Amino acid sequence: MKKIGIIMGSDSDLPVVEKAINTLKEFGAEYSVNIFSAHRTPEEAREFSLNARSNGYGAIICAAGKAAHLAGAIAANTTIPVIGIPIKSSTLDGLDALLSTVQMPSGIPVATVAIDGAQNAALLALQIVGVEDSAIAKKLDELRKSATEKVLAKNKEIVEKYNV
Ligand code: RP5
Repeated sequence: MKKIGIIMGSDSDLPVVEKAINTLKEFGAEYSVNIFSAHRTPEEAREFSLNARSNGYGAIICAAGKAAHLAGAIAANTTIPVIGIPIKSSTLDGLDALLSTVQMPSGIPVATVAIDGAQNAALLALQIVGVEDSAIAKKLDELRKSATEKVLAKNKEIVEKYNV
Protein backbone atom coordinates (compact mmCIF):
# COMPACT_ATOMS: atom_id res chain seq x y z
CA MET A 1 0.00 0.00 0.00
CA LYS A 2 1.33 3.45 -0.94
CA LYS A 3 1.68 5.84 2.01
CA ILE A 4 0.03 9.25 2.26
CA GLY A 5 2.17 12.01 3.69
CA ILE A 6 0.57 14.82 5.66
CA ILE A 7 2.69 17.89 6.23
CA MET A 8 1.63 21.08 7.97
CA GLY A 9 3.51 24.34 8.19
CA SER A 10 2.88 24.84 11.90
CA ASP A 11 1.26 23.07 14.82
CA SER A 12 -1.32 25.88 14.72
CA ASP A 13 -2.67 24.14 11.57
CA LEU A 14 -3.37 20.92 13.50
CA PRO A 15 -7.05 21.55 14.42
CA VAL A 16 -7.89 21.60 10.69
CA VAL A 17 -5.38 18.90 9.70
CA GLU A 18 -6.84 16.51 12.29
CA LYS A 19 -9.89 16.09 10.04
CA ALA A 20 -7.63 14.70 7.32
CA ILE A 21 -5.77 12.49 9.80
CA ASN A 22 -9.06 11.08 11.12
CA THR A 23 -10.32 10.34 7.62
CA LEU A 24 -7.13 8.46 6.71
CA LYS A 25 -7.35 6.58 10.01
CA GLU A 26 -10.97 5.55 9.30
CA PHE A 27 -9.89 4.15 5.93
CA GLY A 28 -7.02 2.18 7.45
CA ALA A 29 -4.57 3.99 5.16
CA GLU A 30 -0.86 4.13 5.80
CA TYR A 31 0.15 7.68 6.54
CA SER A 32 2.71 9.89 8.26
CA VAL A 33 2.28 13.32 9.87
CA ASN A 34 5.00 15.99 10.08
CA ILE A 35 5.49 19.69 10.68
CA PHE A 36 7.79 21.07 7.98
CA SER A 37 7.72 24.71 6.98
CA ALA A 38 8.70 26.08 3.57
CA HIS A 39 10.05 29.13 5.39
CA ARG A 40 11.16 28.00 8.84
CA THR A 41 12.53 24.52 8.02
CA PRO A 42 13.12 24.57 4.25
CA GLU A 43 15.86 21.93 4.36
CA GLU A 44 13.65 19.37 6.12
CA ALA A 45 10.78 20.08 3.71
CA ARG A 46 13.15 19.59 0.76
CA GLU A 47 14.55 16.33 2.14
CA PHE A 48 11.04 14.92 2.66
CA SER A 49 10.07 15.81 -0.87
CA LEU A 50 13.25 14.51 -2.52
CA ASN A 51 12.89 11.15 -0.73
CA ALA A 52 9.09 10.81 -0.98
CA ARG A 53 9.07 8.34 -3.89
CA SER A 54 11.79 6.08 -2.47
CA ASN A 55 10.04 6.20 0.91
CA GLY A 56 6.87 4.73 -0.61
CA TYR A 57 4.55 7.73 -0.75
CA GLY A 58 1.70 7.82 -3.27
CA ALA A 59 0.33 11.27 -2.40
CA ILE A 60 1.33 14.18 -0.17
CA ILE A 61 -1.07 16.56 1.59
CA CYS A 62 0.36 19.96 2.53
CA ALA A 63 -1.50 22.33 4.83
CA ALA A 64 -0.33 25.90 5.32
CA GLY A 65 -1.70 29.34 6.02
CA LYS A 66 -0.78 32.96 5.28
CA ALA A 67 1.89 33.11 2.51
CA ALA A 68 1.34 29.39 1.99
CA HIS A 69 4.28 28.13 -0.06
CA LEU A 70 4.56 24.68 1.50
CA ALA A 71 2.60 22.71 -1.14
CA GLY A 72 4.46 24.43 -3.96
CA ALA A 73 7.83 23.91 -2.31
CA ILE A 74 7.10 20.20 -1.81
CA ALA A 75 5.78 19.84 -5.38
CA ALA A 76 8.97 21.46 -6.69
CA ASN A 77 11.07 18.45 -5.68
CA THR A 78 8.82 15.48 -6.47
CA THR A 79 6.38 14.18 -9.08
CA ILE A 80 4.31 12.43 -6.40
CA PRO A 81 0.87 14.16 -6.50
CA VAL A 82 0.67 17.05 -4.02
CA ILE A 83 -2.60 18.28 -2.53
CA GLY A 84 -2.65 21.70 -0.89
CA ILE A 85 -4.96 22.73 1.95
CA PRO A 86 -5.07 26.51 2.34
CA ILE A 87 -5.51 27.20 6.06
CA LYS A 88 -7.65 30.07 7.29
CA SER A 89 -5.23 31.58 9.75
CA SER A 90 -4.98 35.28 9.10
CA THR A 91 -6.89 38.51 8.91
CA LEU A 92 -7.51 37.73 5.20
CA ASP A 93 -9.80 34.80 6.05
CA GLY A 94 -7.67 32.25 4.22
CA LEU A 95 -7.84 34.01 0.85
CA ASP A 96 -4.11 34.71 1.20
CA ALA A 97 -3.35 31.00 1.64
CA LEU A 98 -5.82 29.96 -1.08
CA LEU A 99 -4.18 32.17 -3.70
CA SER A 100 -0.65 31.25 -2.56
CA THR A 101 -1.48 27.55 -2.88
CA VAL A 102 -3.62 27.48 -6.00
CA GLN A 103 -1.72 29.87 -8.26
CA MET A 104 1.10 27.53 -9.21
CA PRO A 105 3.15 28.20 -12.33
CA SER A 106 2.76 25.80 -15.30
CA GLY A 107 4.76 22.61 -14.90
CA ILE A 108 4.49 22.24 -11.12
CA PRO A 109 0.89 21.25 -10.28
CA VAL A 110 -0.68 21.39 -6.83
CA ALA A 111 -4.25 20.07 -6.47
CA THR A 112 -5.76 22.69 -4.18
CA VAL A 113 -8.85 21.99 -2.08
CA ALA A 114 -11.10 24.56 -0.42
CA ILE A 115 -9.95 26.75 2.47
CA ASP A 116 -9.71 24.37 5.46
CA GLY A 117 -10.87 21.54 3.16
CA ALA A 118 -9.02 18.84 5.07
CA GLN A 119 -11.55 16.07 4.57
CA ASN A 120 -11.57 16.50 0.80
CA ALA A 121 -7.77 16.56 0.81
CA ALA A 122 -7.76 13.20 2.56
CA LEU A 123 -10.40 11.77 0.20
CA LEU A 124 -8.51 12.98 -2.85
CA ALA A 125 -5.29 11.41 -1.54
CA LEU A 126 -7.22 8.16 -0.95
CA GLN A 127 -8.60 8.33 -4.50
CA ILE A 128 -5.05 8.70 -5.81
CA VAL A 129 -3.71 5.68 -3.92
CA GLY A 130 -7.04 3.92 -4.59
CA VAL A 131 -6.19 3.79 -8.32
CA GLU A 132 -3.97 0.83 -7.49
CA ASP A 133 -5.38 -0.20 -4.11
CA SER A 134 -8.67 -2.05 -4.48
CA ALA A 135 -9.39 -2.17 -0.71
CA ILE A 136 -9.22 1.65 -0.50
CA ALA A 137 -11.26 2.00 -3.71
CA LYS A 138 -13.96 -0.27 -2.28
CA LYS A 139 -14.19 1.81 0.92
CA LEU A 140 -14.43 5.01 -1.15
CA ASP A 141 -17.34 3.50 -3.11
CA GLU A 142 -19.07 2.51 0.15
CA LEU A 143 -18.66 6.04 1.55
CA ARG A 144 -20.20 7.55 -1.61
CA LYS A 145 -23.09 5.09 -1.38
CA SER A 146 -23.78 5.93 2.26
CA ALA A 147 -23.63 9.69 1.52
CA THR A 148 -26.22 9.19 -1.24
CA GLU A 149 -28.46 7.16 1.07
CA LYS A 150 -28.29 9.87 3.77
CA VAL A 151 -29.40 12.58 1.33
CA LEU A 152 -32.21 10.38 -0.05
CA ALA A 153 -33.45 9.73 3.50
CA LYS A 154 -33.44 13.47 4.25
CA ASN A 155 -35.25 14.14 0.98
CA LYS A 156 -37.93 11.61 1.93
CA GLU A 157 -38.45 13.36 5.30
CA ILE A 158 -38.77 16.78 3.64
CA VAL A 159 -41.15 15.49 0.99
CA GLU A 160 -43.37 13.86 3.60
CA LYS A 161 -43.38 16.99 5.77
CA TYR A 162 -44.02 19.68 3.16
CA ASN A 163 -45.49 18.03 0.03
CA VAL A 164 -48.92 17.28 1.46
C1 RP5 B 1 2.13 29.10 8.08
O1 RP5 B 1 1.95 30.23 8.86
C2 RP5 B 1 1.58 27.97 8.89
O2 RP5 B 1 1.16 26.94 8.03
C3 RP5 B 1 0.46 28.58 9.65
O3 RP5 B 1 -0.79 28.37 9.03
C4 RP5 B 1 0.80 30.06 9.64
C5 RP5 B 1 1.00 30.63 11.01
O4 RP5 B 1 1.98 29.87 11.69
P1 RP5 B 1 2.24 30.11 13.26
O5 RP5 B 1 2.77 31.50 13.38
O6 RP5 B 1 0.92 29.93 13.93
O7 RP5 B 1 3.24 29.06 13.66
O8 RP5 B 1 3.45 28.90 7.77
